[in-house]
Amino acid sequence: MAAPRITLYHSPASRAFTAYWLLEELGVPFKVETVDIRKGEQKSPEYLKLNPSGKVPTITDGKVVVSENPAIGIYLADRYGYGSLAPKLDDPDRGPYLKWMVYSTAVADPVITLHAQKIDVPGFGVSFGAYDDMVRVLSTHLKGRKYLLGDRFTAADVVLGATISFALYNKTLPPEPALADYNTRLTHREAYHRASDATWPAHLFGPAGN
Ligand SMILES: N[C@@H](CCC(=O)N[C@@H](CS)C(=O)NCC(=O)O)C(=O)O
Repeated sequence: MAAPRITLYHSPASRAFTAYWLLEELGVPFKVETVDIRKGEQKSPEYLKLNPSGKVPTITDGKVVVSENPAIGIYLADRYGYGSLAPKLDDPDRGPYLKWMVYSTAVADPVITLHAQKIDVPGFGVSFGAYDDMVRVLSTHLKGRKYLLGDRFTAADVVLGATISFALYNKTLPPEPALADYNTRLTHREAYHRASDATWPAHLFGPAGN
């Protein structure tokens, strides 16, 4: 059997879970290279050639190298789940899909991370805005919706959903019913379980956000 084209560079118990989960949802073969961030392996000269930011995850697909979770999500879903996990270019869902993808690390992740460190920024003059605004935007949007785009599960639910899921688990997002119900739907997915079992060894780090 030919070696998989895709390699995922991941570290246990890290944001690389997101890319792992998406690969599981897509059902494409991939191999995993561990870059242990707790041992500083993300700063090795070899890894910095792939991702100069020295962060996980990174994927390679043949000669293509992609880092940053939303970019990995958009790339993989277009290439391996176009029309299923990724709305097509002429699909009206494509715009909101891209917006939630980008929102995941342009807004949600930095806002949650700063909030966890007890740094609350004002809503005005800061590109990602205030914590309360983000909570309101997400819980208002998800109220009455199964997934970010309605009834349809897409790669945006993996990329932003993973952030929401772990923030609820870490209690850095409040258990608003719309968020908690959404998270329950995500954590019941088989691919979510396969990814958390593989990347979040409970004996080392405690249970993942499920
Ligand atoms: N913006 C990046 C964030 C990735 C990230 O924060 N990765 C963390 C692990 S959760 C990391 O590699 N940390 C190691 C370090 O900062 O040295 C993405 O969306 O992929």
